[in-house]
Amino acid sequence: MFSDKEEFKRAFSEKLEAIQGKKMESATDVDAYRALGSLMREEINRNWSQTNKHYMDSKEKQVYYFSMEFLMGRLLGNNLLNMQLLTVIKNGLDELGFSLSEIEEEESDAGLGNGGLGRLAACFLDSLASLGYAGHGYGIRYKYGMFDQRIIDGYQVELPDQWLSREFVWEVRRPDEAIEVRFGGKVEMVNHKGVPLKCKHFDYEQVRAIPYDVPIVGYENETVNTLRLWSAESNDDDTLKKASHQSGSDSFLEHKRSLEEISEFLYPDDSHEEGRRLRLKQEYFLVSAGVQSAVRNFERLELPLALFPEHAALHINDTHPALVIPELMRVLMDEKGLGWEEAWRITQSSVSYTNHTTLSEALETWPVGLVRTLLPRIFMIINEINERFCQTLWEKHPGEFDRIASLAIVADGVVKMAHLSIVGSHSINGVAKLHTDILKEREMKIFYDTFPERFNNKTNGITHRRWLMHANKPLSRLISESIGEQWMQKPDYLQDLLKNKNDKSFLHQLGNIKQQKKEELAEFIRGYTGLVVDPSSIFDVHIKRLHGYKRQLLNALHIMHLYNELKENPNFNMTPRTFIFGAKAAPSYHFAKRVIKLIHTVADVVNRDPMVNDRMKVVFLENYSVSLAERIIPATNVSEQISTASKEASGTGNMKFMMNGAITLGTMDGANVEIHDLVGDDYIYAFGLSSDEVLEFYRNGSYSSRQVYNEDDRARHTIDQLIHNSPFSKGEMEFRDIYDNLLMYNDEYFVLKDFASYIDTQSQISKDFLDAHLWNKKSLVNIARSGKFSSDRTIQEYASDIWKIQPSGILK
Ligand code: DL6
Repeated sequence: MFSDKEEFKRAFSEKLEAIQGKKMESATDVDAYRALGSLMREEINRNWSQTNKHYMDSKEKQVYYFSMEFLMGRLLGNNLLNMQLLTVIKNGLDELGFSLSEIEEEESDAGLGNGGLGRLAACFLDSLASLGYAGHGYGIRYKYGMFDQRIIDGYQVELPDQWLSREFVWEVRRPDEAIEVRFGGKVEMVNHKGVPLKCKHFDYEQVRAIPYDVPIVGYENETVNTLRLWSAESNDDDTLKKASHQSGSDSFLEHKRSLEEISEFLYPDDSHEEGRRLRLKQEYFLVSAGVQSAVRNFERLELPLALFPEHAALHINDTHPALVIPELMRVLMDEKGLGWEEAWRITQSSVSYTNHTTLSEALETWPVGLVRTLLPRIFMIINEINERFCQTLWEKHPGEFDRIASLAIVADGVVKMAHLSIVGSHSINGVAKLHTDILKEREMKIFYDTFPERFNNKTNGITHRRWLMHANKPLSRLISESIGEQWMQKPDYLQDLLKNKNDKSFLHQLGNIKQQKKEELAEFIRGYTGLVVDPSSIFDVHIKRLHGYKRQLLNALHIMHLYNELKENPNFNMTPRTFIFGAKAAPSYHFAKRVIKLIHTVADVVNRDPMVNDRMKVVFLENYSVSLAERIIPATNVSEQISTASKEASGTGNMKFMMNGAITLGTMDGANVEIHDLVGDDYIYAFGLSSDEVLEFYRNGSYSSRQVYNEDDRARHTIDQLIHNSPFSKGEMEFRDIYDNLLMYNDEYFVLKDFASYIDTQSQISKDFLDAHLWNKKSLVNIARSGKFSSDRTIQEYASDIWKIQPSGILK
């Protein structure tokens, strides 16, 4: 694009003047962000149209990744990296008196997701484009993304995330590609001589789905794929007609608003499904717009519909977009005139499904009455799918009422979205080996027994471009100096680093880079919170959504325990530590919010107490986001992955930390198991119950937290401080609810059971950290073994096993 920085500087100043009407001297960082974005888009657009043309001409199979969440973060730095423009532009801007990192701060984080599932979708898009696969995202352009978290007196307060109040320079609105989505109304079968011919849908409400396309730039190739985010707008003529039937002068505006609110808010909940009508509307809105648009793209190829599955794969990211199945059936039958069997063959061969959780509260179901009134035609189709499915089961297992009832899609007055997803897909995958085994052997056993060939594992991954090359440039440089640059294209080459396992000088350099990143983070923490932390202390980090099973409570109790040790014995030998938390709690999740309050209370006590605060500090970084994670992860020594075994489907933070040389302190859960398999016992700190033990306790009900309390002095002493007068509970009974959760309600997540083993493992970490050579070696082995967790590997597996696609020919 720019052969040198002089060329860039010229183009940049022309652009500044052309779009912002400013000369360089008076331009602000916002002006610079807009000018830079606009310049880059020109280049991106050329490759984008080329890519699309190539896909059309070659009639390449397209993957559509349907997801209610895309947690993209900022795109500027990542796009510069992928376009190989980083150095030229950074140097050019420096000479013009701008700082690239400050310009990057002008971009809002596109936080259109809650956590793991949404961030995984973003990593997948990066890998699809970087490997040259024709794969695109379909999502919703929420006006307000993941809420803005403020902490006031230790309590979480949620504010709307106004991410669009700053210009999002990457999107292109495409009203010419709009789609009509219908809700409500009545359906009638039009019969001819008693044979149902066609379905007539009338009196429905129409919403226009307007696509905003975001280019997804591949790494060092010319591929630019598309993230298509749909925004709801009212069709004003239709709305006016509807409103004229209602009384009241505001009815037009009210009606318009009620339609447009569909794309207003991201549901801030990653596990508890709230049975809300608006959420179901959002799901159908995404699905209907996406399916119609995928079918329209296919029709542009002018091929018979029977070939749809050879040219399109529709992937559903968890069950939220499961209505893809009946919606594709509807389009194929009602709009394209296909019969049931052919439509079903096409649907099933095109759709595949990923399960991301076994938490029962996250398994979506919708009341029959709601689906029937909101989506009458879709409900008819779901019913028909269910009846046909139950009929085949009956033929296979005559008389087995219980088996059939437990497999049914519509039962007990609800539509079970996981059942619909399994029955309507040709592939169902879990996201880590352990998780897939749990699905097959327990949670979905009955389906696995019915369709064993459909189940498979695809262990998650993360894009090493954002999480290592972009977030940790000094480490990337050191790696390349040692083993060359091949790892950037093929991260498996990271294992060549193992040759440095005993190289003192290399390990020393590795330690220095970690130290540099810790100093940068310490500086950031000082500006962000006012707290001064010691960059030579262990940076022990727990960043993720706040949830009972993720056990931030276990971490907080350990800090209380250490505090007690220091107070009781001032000579207690403790390696200094900085405990860093970042976590948002779902606004309606009371317990999670109480844990946030506890962490703040503990932080307050520890940080203010001069007797201990030279050896420990507790930091809570509010409003945790992708951009914050990019600062924190490279600076981390200890990566807290301490979920109750069997509960964390995979985890992806664990992979980002590993790739940046942090050592995992974890239970044998999710992908921690695979990290352990790769590095071996000496390079991970594993502790706690195994998933089999946890599941067995759940099954036989023999766990008693009261017994642990009675037998373990350390646990008893610590949790008593939640309610008795103590530094942590000034008012009587301050944390009674947390205490009750652990004792009266028998500690659902085995916090007390794992307490002793967690403390002992932490104390081993304290000792090991003092040996810098040993620690750096652990760090090196983790980096070297992390190549497997690049999402490039994951996407290659999806591509070959599920979607059956090849990289496109446009790779440079
Ligand atoms: O697969 C991505 C990610 C996993 O790494 C996490 O372990 C899992 O908790 C998360 N699930 C969700 C919410 N699930 N639903 N529905 O984010 O998925």
